[in-house]
Amino acid sequence: MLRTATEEEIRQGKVTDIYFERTEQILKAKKINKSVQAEFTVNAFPDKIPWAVFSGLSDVVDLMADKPVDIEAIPEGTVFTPGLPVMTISGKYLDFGIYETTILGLICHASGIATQAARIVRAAEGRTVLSFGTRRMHPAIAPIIDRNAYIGGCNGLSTKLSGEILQIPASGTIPHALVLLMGGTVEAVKAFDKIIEKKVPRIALIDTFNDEQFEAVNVAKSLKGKLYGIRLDTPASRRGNFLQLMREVRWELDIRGFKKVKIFASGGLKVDDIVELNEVVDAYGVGNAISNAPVLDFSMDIVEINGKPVAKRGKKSGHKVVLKGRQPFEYNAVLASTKPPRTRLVTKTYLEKGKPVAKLPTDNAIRNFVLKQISDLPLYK
Ligand code: PCP
Repeated sequence: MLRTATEEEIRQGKVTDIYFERTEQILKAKKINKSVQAEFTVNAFPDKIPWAVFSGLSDVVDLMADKPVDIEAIPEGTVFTPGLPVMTISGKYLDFGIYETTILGLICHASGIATQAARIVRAAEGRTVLSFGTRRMHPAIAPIIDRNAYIGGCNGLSTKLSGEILQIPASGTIPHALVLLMGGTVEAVKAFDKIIEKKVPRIALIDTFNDEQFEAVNVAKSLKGKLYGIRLDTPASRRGNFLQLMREVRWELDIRGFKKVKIFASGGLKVDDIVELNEVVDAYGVGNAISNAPVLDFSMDIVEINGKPVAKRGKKSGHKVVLKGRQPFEYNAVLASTKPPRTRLVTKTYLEKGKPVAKLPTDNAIRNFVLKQISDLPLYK
């Protein structure tokens, strides 16, 4: 048996820190069940990055639907800055307090992955980025990793189940295993071309046995016009100057008439590598840097009890909503009671007494929203 929480256990509130269960026990014994508003904020992003992508809202709405609570939030996929109240839950404390651990887990993890995917996609400046990183994490969460990589802007993902769930065809090239088992790069590529359905692009992995510069030409010649691309996943011990290596590969392909053959790069790539490699690379496969993204450290804090503003030290009390500022990506949190102009309101209501009152956008719509926002952001490392 794999030691993962089942969906049923998560929905039952069993993935909770025990002190919330004890809090519930005490409040029930004392017959205290106050109306509460709780706010979700993150005060600083990992590695001091200036922006992040809010994700996980649809899972929170799904989890809390049919519970007597209201949920307000900024839209999923919003590129936001630290300190903003991205989501609030209101209702009787005993109706949702036990879910604090689970709700935080949903948004911290999802937003962390979507943010790193968006940073990498922004750094790639329009080049293809594929999510290759489910092998780095527990398999039970593979679809969550790929969903957030996708809405963060990745063009595709490598894992079969994620593809089925997200209804995006899984993408891939050729693994080293096939080259080793077929006894050579050209042999593997030819077998791939013969056996695999024609609609799958022929992308040869060229770093298994020989120098990439010569192997690229070998596979291009053997597949003639059918080779879509080559992938370099050169091991670190052989990499030397990866950019220079790929420049040589590009040169040798070009002077032999294989200008259309695309260059894919993979293996331990991070934002800085991508900025450097853009000169010659057409597409990236990124694993660890996306799937092992640092989480966003959201916290859930009570900001109102029975309609009265109250908060712990270091937090601003009161029910707030988020407004658009004058500049792009400038947001302000104001008290909801100030009745701010609807035209500037970013916060939306998603659940009222557990009933959905706003349609959640599709993953594709969220991804397009993220891509539109990040295209306006300055490139940074
Ligand atoms: C790729 C690369 C990394 C994997 C994908 C994810 O594997 O070698 O190990 O990238 P990451 O380094 O960014 O996490 P393949 O070259 O397909 O590996 P294999 O040796 O299994 O064929």
